[in-house]
Order: sequence, then C-alpha cells, then structure tokens
Amino acid sequence: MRMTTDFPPINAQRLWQRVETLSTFTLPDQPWTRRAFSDLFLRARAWLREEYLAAGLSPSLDAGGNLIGRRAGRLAQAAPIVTGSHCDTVVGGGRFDGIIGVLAGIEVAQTLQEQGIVLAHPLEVIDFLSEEPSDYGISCVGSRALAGLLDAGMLAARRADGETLAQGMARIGADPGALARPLRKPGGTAAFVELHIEQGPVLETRQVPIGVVTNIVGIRRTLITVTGQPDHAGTTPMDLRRDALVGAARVIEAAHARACALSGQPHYVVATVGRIAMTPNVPNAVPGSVELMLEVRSDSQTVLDTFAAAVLEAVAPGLAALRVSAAGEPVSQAAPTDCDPFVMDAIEAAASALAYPSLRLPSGAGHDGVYVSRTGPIGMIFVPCKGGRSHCPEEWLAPSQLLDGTRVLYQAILELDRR
Ligand code: HGY
Ligand code: MN
Ligand code: MN
Ligand code: MN
Repeated sequence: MRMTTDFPPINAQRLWQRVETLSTFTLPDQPWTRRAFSDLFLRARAWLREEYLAAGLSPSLDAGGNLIGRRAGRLAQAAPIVTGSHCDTVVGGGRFDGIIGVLAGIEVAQTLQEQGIVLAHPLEVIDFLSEEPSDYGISCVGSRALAGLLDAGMLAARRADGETLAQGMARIGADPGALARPLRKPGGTAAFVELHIEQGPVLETRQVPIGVVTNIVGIRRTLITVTGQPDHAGTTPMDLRRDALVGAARVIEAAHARACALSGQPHYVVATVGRIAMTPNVPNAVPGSVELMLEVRSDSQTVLDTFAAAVLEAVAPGLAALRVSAAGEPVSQAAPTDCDPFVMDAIEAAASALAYPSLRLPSGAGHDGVYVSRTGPIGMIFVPCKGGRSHCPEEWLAPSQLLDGTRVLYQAILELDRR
C-alpha cells in the first residue's frame, strides 16, 4: 500500500509511447533486434536525437560513438550528473534491456524542463555505443572509450565481413583515432545512475518494485578452439577419428560442471558457451575444428582469471584420448565493479521519499557502469521484469513498473544534485 501521492510529474504515456516507437526500429523477421552499427541502429539514433531535442537536451556524438544529450546546470563548471544506458540489442533481444534507461533519462530531462527546474549540475543522458557484445566481439564499446579502455587490439577486432571495429566506429561518425586517452577523466562525472531491468528473478519473486544494485559482476570471454581432423563420416573407423566436436562437448560439460561447483561457494559464478562454430559443419564429415566462446561471470577476480585454464586442464586427458587439442585465447574482460555508497544511498533515499520498498542486490548482468565508474561514482536502479527473462523476445515489464523506476530515477537525480 503506498503512503504518498506526491510523485514527480513523470508523463507515463509519453514515456511508454517512446518505448513503443523505439521498438519499431527492429528487424521484421527477428523481433526486437537492433544491432549496434547497423543501419537500423543509425535510424533509431536519428530518432533519439529528435527526442533529445524535444526534451531540452542538446545532442552530440563523442569520439567513442556515444550519443550524449546535455542540459546545462546552474554551476557551469560542475561535473555532470549522468544517466542513460544503451539502445542496441542482442540478436532476438528484448524491447527493454538498455532501452528503458535511455528513454527514462529523456523523460526525466523533459519533466525537469516542464517543471522549470534547473539543477546545480549539468545533466547528461547518454546512449552508450554497443553495450551488447558487438559483431566485432567487443561489448561496452562507447563506455570503454569514455574511460580510455578501448585499446588498439580491440579497435582492430574484425567482424565476419572483415570490417574492423575502428572502421565501424568511423562509419557511424565516431573518431577512433582520438581514443588513445580517456574521453572523460576521473572526476569528470559527478555521479552516474542508470535505470535497467533486473534481467533476473529476484525483485519479481520478492515482490519488491525497486532494486538498488550493490555491484556488477566481472565478465571474461575466452575463444576456445578445439582442433581435430576433418574426415569422411562413413569410412573413418571410430578408433581412428579425431572428432573436434566430441572434444568441444567435453569442454562445454567441464565448464558447466565447474561453474555449478563454484557457484555460491561463496562467490557468484556462472559460465556459458553461447556461441559455437564448427568446420566443415556438414552431415557427412567428421568435425575438424570447433570455435566456442566461453563466458564466465563472477564477483571474484580470481575466479575470472583462472576459470578457462582450469577447464582446459581438466579436459586435457580426455582430449588426448580423442587425439584432439584445445587452446584458449582471451577475447574480452570486464572487472567486477562495486557501486558507490554515495549513489546507492541517494537511490534508497529517493525510493523511500516516494514510499517505494527497495532491496539491495548484485547485478549478474554486465553494464556500462563498469567503465563509467572510472570517471566517477556509479549506481543502478533495477526494476523487475516478467519471469526474470531477458535477452529474448519474451522480455517484458509493465508500464507501471517502468513508471516506478523512472520516478525513483528522477528523485535520485534531485538527491544527487543536492549533495
Ligand atoms: O550481457 C550482459 O550482461 C548485458 O545484458 N549486456
Ligand atoms: Mn543485455
Ligand atoms: Mn543492458
Ligand atoms: Mn555535487
């Protein structure tokens, strides 16, 4: 039962209409798919620019490809309070992951404008470039650039058609040549607060409308190549085969078993093989080689550092018996990141000022805040999503849940501005 009705005058209809409109920028045959760097993504960004302007935000694209909407504050020299998220999606992704953070930020800015409120700090709403793992294999492209952590190796990463990340960034108007140093120095952000769906089941199960994120897991992705020998499927006896896919199955099984054994003892540990490719990949040939992407997430840096090597060590005898080999190549990494008590307290104060129950919880999903944290204190507000599902077409949250989160975001920004 709510004890207060003096909510911030967020325009729920306008906010939900923007969610509906942004979700129309999707592939016709693959629901809610808007891959970063695609034409669809660029059309969505052109629309976002118009929405920034309607909300009194002046839009600009920084060298890292981040679309920034800025609103002046009373203290012109103060570092900005930043909110936002990402409008790119995974393949077959959701309508809300990332999207609600950008659109709620726009709504907060427009409401402040309509209320005639000028904050002490400048306010920025940022759509970060490619938070999701891009087709070049790198995630959080824009926020890494903001922190000066998009290195030459990443910029040289290629996607299937051979284009490098640097070429892709230049194609969308970013300036990859200007990324050798951080786009924003430590202290360049007064506070960053992002609204996001939980992408897990805790808030819905506990029936709590607002989550206050305590920390964001670290993520380590390793490309594991299993090498055997392609042979005729009909004439090669079982004891002479070097079947790379059977070897890959052992690796996948070992990764799963290790993550189950480590999970909750005491750290948060999950491991996934979400991408696999094999050659020659035809029904009548013994698989000669398999590439699989092993992703492990944890709040423990030691688990992240040792997991892939431990899996390869565990499967080595079995692979030798199969006469196949396996090797791992690090692809990307993000360190475990704590949210800042200063921001967490402001979010909790905002939630209680609006009589919303809140709950502190970790994030098993990665977020741009991991990199923005290099420029200033960060925090995240979670809202429940249906069944805790995300990164799938079934991803859903109710307009009322989005409204709850946006109200708390608005109040938290006022709280942070006062501090
Ligand atoms: O993969 C993640 O954790 C985030 O949703 N991009
Ligand atoms: Mn995501
Ligand atoms: Mn996200
Ligand atoms: Mn301040």
